[in-house]
Amino acid sequence: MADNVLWIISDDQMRSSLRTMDKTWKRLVEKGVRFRRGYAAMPLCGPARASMLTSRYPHDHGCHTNRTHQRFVAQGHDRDTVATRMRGAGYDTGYFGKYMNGLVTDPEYVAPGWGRWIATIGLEGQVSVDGEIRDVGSQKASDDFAADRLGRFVARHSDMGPWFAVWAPSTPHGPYTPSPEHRDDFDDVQWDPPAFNEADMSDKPTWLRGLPLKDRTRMRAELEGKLEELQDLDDQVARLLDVLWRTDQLDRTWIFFVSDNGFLLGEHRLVAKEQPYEESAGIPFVVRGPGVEPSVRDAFVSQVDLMPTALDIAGLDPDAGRELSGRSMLGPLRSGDWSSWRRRLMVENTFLNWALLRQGSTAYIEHHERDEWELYDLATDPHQLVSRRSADIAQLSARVTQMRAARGRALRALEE
Ligand SMILES: [Ca+2]
Ligand SMILES: [Ca+2]
Ligand SMILES: [Ca+2]
Repeated sequence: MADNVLWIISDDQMRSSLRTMDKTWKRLVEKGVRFRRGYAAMPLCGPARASMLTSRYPHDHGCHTNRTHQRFVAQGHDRDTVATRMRGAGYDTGYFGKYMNGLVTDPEYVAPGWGRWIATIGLEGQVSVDGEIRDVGSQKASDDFAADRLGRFVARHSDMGPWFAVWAPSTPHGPYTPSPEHRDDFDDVQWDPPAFNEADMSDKPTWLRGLPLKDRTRMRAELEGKLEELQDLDDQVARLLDVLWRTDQLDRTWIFFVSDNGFLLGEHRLVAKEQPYEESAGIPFVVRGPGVEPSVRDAFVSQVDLMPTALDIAGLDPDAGRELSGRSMLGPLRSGDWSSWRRRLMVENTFLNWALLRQGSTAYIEHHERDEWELYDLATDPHQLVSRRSADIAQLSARVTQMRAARGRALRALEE
């Protein structure tokens, strides 16, 4: 029987917070591969989700904002996604949780390719059960509902298979509503990262230099909310692993854990996502799978790699019909040899018009249309405090220009 595939997509989770999820850390991270250089395709909820489902970059799928769903469907992207392809390969498929932003105006929509569709809708606690709307009371209740239905979906497949499921809780996205069990877990958490309220902003792009200082008490409270909500997610991950174990499926299930985007809490005087800095563009990225040796990797991996990897696990050619912009991680995950993996990776924001090119320890950020750029060496300046102002950026800039216009094999060739 072919292996099962599960994607867990958290919402607005910083890389640095993964370590606070003790059960997930012990049972998923330490049993799998943790990527220190995992990135969003674009660090914003809807566009990132569109990229994961299609292995297209935002400049290719054309969904630049959180009015994502309508644009996605209007272009017919929903007819060729990871779901339609996995379904075509004989997989049972299920979506559980937050789908692309914009679904709230089209609540009865069910995306092609999903055999089970449990989509949480908006903030009022509505859930679409295969297109039929139910009111379960609150957003938290709708998240719990989706997690419960995922558990049932998984349990039902103990003697059947294979299946592909996406679990997308709206955790740890604000407003924060941790359970009574965890609401005091991080009451005393402190918040003093090196880039907090960056003192010297003269190296930053001109339109960021005048940003006011952020309120540390407010940022600290946001962190507390996120970490406490993540403890609830941690419990749910543990329960799901229990179900997989109990039903004898854990050793034939690939589990990918990522977030849609990271989150800034006052670093560089910025809040939230959408920005090119590591806290926002970087995401947690973990894979546990059959035969995979636990390790920590510096390979550059992106959300666009999820789909080709899933298709590869299913025995499909990821490029059949349409060349994907991501690459399958399956070979290197199994062999542990990442020496022929991509050497550079792009992250972009097609709404704010920036692109980030990561290669080695270099982070080159280009702000198109403003004719400004930043350049950091993350080996010596991991918190991106001092952009080099005199540097030869011609090659980096030329590469970004090419990558921003490419897709499929051509884009992958530019990563070599
Ligand atoms: Ca998000
Ligand atoms: Ca608390
Ligand atoms: Ca600085």
